[in-house]
Amino acid sequence: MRKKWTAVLAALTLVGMLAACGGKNDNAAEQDTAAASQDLVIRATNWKFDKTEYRVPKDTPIRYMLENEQGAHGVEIEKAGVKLSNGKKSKVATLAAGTYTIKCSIVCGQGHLSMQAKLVVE
Ligand SMILES: [Cu+2]
Repeated sequence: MRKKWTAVLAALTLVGMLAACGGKNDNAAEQDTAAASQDLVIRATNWKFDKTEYRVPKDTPIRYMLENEQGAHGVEIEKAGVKLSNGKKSKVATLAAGTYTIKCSIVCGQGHLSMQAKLVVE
């Protein structure tokens, strides 16, 4: 009996992992519901973000959001603790002044390494 349950659990885990990787499964995406005073939407296509530089005010809660308009990309804002993907589409963070690097966090193909942008917090 125990073996059977283990198999069922393994199957469910696998289904969950597949759902997390599925690009179009927006309904299952995790959203950060914390209060924010401003949204910043980062749109990704193959293989760039919609801006080379984004600007937000310092010491202010900002809701960072990822919209994949083409392909499946992720966003990592280095040293800011912000990681976004199709499975986690928004994150509220309050950052100190500075310049941060935004990069794609998913190995997405030939242009992956060029997917970088700047976040200026001022
Ligand atoms: Cu990538």
